[in-house]
Amino acid sequence: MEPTAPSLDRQSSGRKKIILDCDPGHDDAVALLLAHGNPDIDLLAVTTVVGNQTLEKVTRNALAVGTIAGITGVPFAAGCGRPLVRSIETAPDIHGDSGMDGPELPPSDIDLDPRHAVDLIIDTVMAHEPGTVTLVPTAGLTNIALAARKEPRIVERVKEVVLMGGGYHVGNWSAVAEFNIIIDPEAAHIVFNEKWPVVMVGLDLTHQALATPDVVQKIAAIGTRPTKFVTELMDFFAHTYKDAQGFDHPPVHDPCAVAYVIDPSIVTTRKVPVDIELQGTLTLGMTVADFRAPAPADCHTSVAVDLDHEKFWNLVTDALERIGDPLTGDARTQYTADLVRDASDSLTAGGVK
Ligand SMILES: [Ca+2]
Repeated sequence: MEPTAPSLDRQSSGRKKIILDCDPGHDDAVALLLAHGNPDIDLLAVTTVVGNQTLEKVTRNALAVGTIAGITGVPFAAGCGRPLVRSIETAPDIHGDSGMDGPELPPSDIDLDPRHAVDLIIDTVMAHEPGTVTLVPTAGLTNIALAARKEPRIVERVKEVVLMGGGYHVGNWSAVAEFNIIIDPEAAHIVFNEKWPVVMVGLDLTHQALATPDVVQKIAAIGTRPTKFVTELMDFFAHTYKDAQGFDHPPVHDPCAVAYVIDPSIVTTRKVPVDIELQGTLTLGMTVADFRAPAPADCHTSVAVDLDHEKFWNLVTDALERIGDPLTGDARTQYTADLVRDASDSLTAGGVK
C-alpha cells in the first residue's frame, strides 16, 4: 500500500459502536466490510440470522468475509435458525445456493462465539453505557425482536436501531413488502413497536445505491484480495438482479444502513410513524408509513428518503482501501494461492461488467 493511502487507524475516540446483525448475503458482505474498514465505526459484534439462506450458510459466509477482511477481536455469533412464527423462506434466486455465490469462499479460522446471537446482543448492549450502542440489522428481525423480549432493558439502552428493510412505496418480495420484513413480519412488528428510535433504511433509499459499472471499476482498481472478492460478488449480484427483478445494476442495500450511522448527512430521513401489516391477504409484511403531517410528538420511527450516491460509494471505497490486502494465517494459505493465480485473469476477462 502507498504511504499516502488511508489506513485502519483505531485511535480516534468517539467512534460509533454498532452490532451488525446480518444474513450474508452479497450486500451484507459489503456492509460488513464497510463497518470494519471505516475508522469511525467500532464494530462490537457480528451476529447472524436465517434469511438469504439457512443459518448455517449465512454464518459460514459471515466468517468467510471476516476472514478475507482480516477481522480479529470481534465476536461472531449465530442466532435464530427460523422466524418466530412463519416457515423459513430464503432467497436463492438473488443470492445463490450458498447465499453468497460468485467468489470462492475461504475456510475460516475465526471461532464462533459460543453464545447465541440474542445473548451476545444483550450482553454487548448491557456492557456499554446507555445510549452508545446502535443496532444495525440487515436481515430479518428475529434476533433483535427476541433480544428485546428476553431483556427489555436493552430497549431504553440502545441508541437507535438503524435497519435495512421495508419500503414506504415499493416492495420486492411482494407488491408492497420487502424481503427482510416479510420473512418474519411478527419480529418486525415487535421491533417497530418498541419505543427505541428506529430508522428504516428501506427500498426507497437502497434502490438509489446501485453498483453501476463505474462504481465496480473503481472498487476493482484498488486491486486487493478483498476488492477482488467484492467485484466477484457484484458480478453475480448484477446477473441475478437483472434476471429476477429486471434491474440494470444491482441495488446494494445493506451498507446504506452502515453509511447512515457513519455519516447521517449521506441519507435524508423523514420522521413518520411506521407499523407492520400482519393481517392483510395482499399486504402481509408491508411497512405502513403514515405521511400525514405533523408527525405525532412521540413518533420514534423515521424513514430514509434520499441517498448521496457519490458520498456513499466514496465511503465504501475508502473502507476497502483502508482494509488493504489482509487474509493471512495458515487457514487462508490455499485460498490466497488460488486468488493470486486467478486475480489478473478474472479482473480483465469479464469479472467486472
Ligand atoms: Ca441482508
